Amino acid sequence: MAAGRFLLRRLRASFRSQPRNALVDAPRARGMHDGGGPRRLCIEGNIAVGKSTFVKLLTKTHPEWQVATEPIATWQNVQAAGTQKDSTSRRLGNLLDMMYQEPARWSYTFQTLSFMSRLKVQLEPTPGRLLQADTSVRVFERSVYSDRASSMVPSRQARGPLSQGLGQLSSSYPSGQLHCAALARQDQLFCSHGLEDSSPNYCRYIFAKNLFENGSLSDVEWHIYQDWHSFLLQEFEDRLLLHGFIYLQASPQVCMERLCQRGREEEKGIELAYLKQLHGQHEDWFINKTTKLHFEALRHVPVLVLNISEDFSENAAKQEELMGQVNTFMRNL
Ligand code: UDP
Ligand code: D5M
Ligand code: MG
Repeated sequence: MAAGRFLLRRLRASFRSQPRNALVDAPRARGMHDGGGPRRLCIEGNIAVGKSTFVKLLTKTHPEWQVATEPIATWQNVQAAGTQKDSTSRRLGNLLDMMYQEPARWSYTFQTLSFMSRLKVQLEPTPGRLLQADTSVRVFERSVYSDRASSMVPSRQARGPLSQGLGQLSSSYPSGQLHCAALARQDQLFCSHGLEDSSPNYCRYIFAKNLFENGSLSDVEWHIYQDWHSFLLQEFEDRLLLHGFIYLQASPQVCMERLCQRGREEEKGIELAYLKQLHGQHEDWFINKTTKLHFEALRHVPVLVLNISEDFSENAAKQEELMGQVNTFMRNL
């Protein structure tokens, strides 16, 4: 048994040390989970669509699955590690709130924290009990891949600034011009990684550019962000691979209602326009499949789309239906 595990570890280590080639690393198409280690599943969706509620339902249905919720508490309470003399940690602030209040000052910092916290969670070693079971599953609430697509925040006027920022952008760049103008700089940045793209859709770059244009990210910050983001994802690509996405879909209006119902203090200034844009990003990624993905392997990851516009939190029949869909999806992974 111990020898078997040792062999498995050696095999994994040798797999990791192979030269990284996206096409070689891209075997994760439907039904091609290699049986080594747990299947890794990620739940994606708009703000307040119901990801955490859904994840709770998954945990109730499959208590044996290991679930990692979004580390939002870490963002709301950034702490300085204790020194040797004084091991207590010091509260430094609520970065989520700081970002929404003063995006120009804190957006870049927020991207570093949110990305690093997701990366750490996704790189955590698989618990031994999951390595042994053929049917083991790890679930993540959002992935390191979602940061870029959703990395747009209100303009610097904050607390109602989002719609302003987006409005400014669309009025200054009607339709096609927006696409071209937004690309001029991005092409240069991405070509340095050999990531040139001829796809017709650059939504995430448009929005990231929005962030950049409205002053939330400076030129230097934006460039540095893309550089380390692409580098780290490439470096850890084989350890970050996912076997499936579950995209939770609902209209921006439903998300807005749920956001208001949840009443998270930091999000009070979020407007419908912002949720609409994020909705568009998700649809382009998972439904229209027009978002340029930087990793070949990601394109082959199966997606289960679940429409959760109808309230499922208290509806046993709907919950059963959803879990049935998940089980079928998992059987085919
Ligand atoms: N919610 C709801 N019905 C649902 C799903 C969620 O009323 O079918 C509520 C949930 O109780 C919470 C809010 O919507 O108050 C946002 O849900 P959650 O925190 O799960 O969303 P997330 O931001 O994690 O996607
Ligand atoms: O989203 C948690 C909250 O965190 C919500 O206000 C969006 C915000 N968030 C998460 N990731 C990012 C990035 N990368 N940029 C900007 N804002 C972000 P919820 O949907 O409630 O789980
Ligand atoms: Mg959540």
